[in-house]
Amino acid sequence: MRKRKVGVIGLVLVLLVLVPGVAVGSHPPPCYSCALGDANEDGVINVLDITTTELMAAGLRPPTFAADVNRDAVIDSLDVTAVEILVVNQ
Ligand SMILES: [Ca+2]
Ligand SMILES: [Ca+2]
Repeated sequence: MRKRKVGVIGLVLVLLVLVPGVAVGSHPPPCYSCALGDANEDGVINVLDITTTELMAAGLRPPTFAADVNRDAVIDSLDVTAVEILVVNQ
């Protein structure tokens, strides 16, 4: 039984090393040069960023540095509103 457990753990470790994107901590680096409000980091601020920020606020998408418009380290409805204002004022 112990041998089997060690084998499974070894297989998982090998997969984490060999399969890109599976390893813990393999997230892309944050985009510090992206404009505030460019939540999806595609270089433009538009309605897609509103939707992206809403998904982040709901915990359905990993947060990005640019989505935290008010820089309080939390993505929430205040950031959604801020992105909406940015989009409307373009
Ligand atoms: Ca964008
Ligand atoms: Ca925020």
